[in-house]
Amino acid sequence: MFCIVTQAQTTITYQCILRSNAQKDTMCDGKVIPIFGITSTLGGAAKIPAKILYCNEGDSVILNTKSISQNEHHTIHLHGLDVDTRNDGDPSTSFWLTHQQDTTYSFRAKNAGTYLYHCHAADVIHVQMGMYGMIVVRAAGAAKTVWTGGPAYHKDYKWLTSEVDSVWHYHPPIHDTLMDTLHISKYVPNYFLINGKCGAEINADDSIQIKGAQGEKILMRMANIGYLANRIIFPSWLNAQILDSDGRPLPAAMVNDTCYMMPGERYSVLLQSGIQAIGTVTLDYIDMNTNGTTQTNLVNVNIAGVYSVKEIEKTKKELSVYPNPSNNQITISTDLTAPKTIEISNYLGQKVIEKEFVSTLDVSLLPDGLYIIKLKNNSGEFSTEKFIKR
Ligand SMILES: [Cu+2]
Repeated sequence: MFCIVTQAQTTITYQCILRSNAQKDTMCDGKVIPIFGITSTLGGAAKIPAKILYCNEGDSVILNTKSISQNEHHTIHLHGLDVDTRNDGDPSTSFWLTHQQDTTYSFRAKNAGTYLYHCHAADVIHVQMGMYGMIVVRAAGAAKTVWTGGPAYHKDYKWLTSEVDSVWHYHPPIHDTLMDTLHISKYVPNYFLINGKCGAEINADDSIQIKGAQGEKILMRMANIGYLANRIIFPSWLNAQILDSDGRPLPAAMVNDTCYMMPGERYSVLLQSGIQAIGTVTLDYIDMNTNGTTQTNLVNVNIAGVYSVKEIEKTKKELSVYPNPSNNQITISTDLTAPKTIEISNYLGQKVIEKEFVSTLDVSLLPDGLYIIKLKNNSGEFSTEKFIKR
């Protein structure tokens, strides 16, 4: 004897309007740049990025899609999701939408995780112009677990990183649709975004800066749709664990303060602090040709627990290194009580020096570059600072 269990299937429908005429976005310095974009209504104004699309594992998702772009063709590519060729949005193997054309794209959300959607027509330009957003597939039934049956979390943050080269926006690269070729100037981004925000906007945005309580499990859903690599360095007291990559659980959680995220990649990182503390997450935007850091955004973290902000201020330990840059000997000054060990890591996160604390240290043998120095004591407190060997 057997029985068949049928599960009620949920279908979620989103409206996606593909835009490229007369759309503008205001950058953090007040400059207004021309953009393309994806809006949820015909009359809505596009912004970078497009809005997050949410669904639960097991849901069917339909994107009712219409182009109202007069001069540009568009598609929607469902980045990382398992779709057939018809729904893949690659114009060379399926189709693109011309002005006033509409279609539906659909997918079944088989695996919880973080995904992307973006236009795939002349995508180097159209993504740069803002035609992208994040897709969040929650665990089945919207359970607060990283995947169905996976590790639990209390709250989550979504960070979508990218950049803007405003020259490309004022003078868009020429797309020859007949030959499907592009004539592009060198990419020199001048805005470095998290969720479309830059500069002082980042730490004024409660969807970006991390606020929590001691013991609270905070899930970071992170995706990079820029053309630079990202290096995200969490304070060690957040005990960062990388749990999934590109919408699939890792075989085992990686305990690592540093997460590298290449263009198109997505990661879930679980944070949990055992102490009340404030600090910053370092988000570097790295030029993949030179390996140099083009820009760094520092995002505030405040794990407040039951303490008042004033008391937390006192637990933040200062560290300074001088001279900085340095070519032979550095002097370290800190208000960390009884520093015990000193660690120096290079920009790849590899430890190059680990020893008992000393207040002066010879760094003449280190190759030139950016280093992170970290002091720890026996009470679990620490402090970090960057220095340059030159
Ligand atoms: Cu497009």
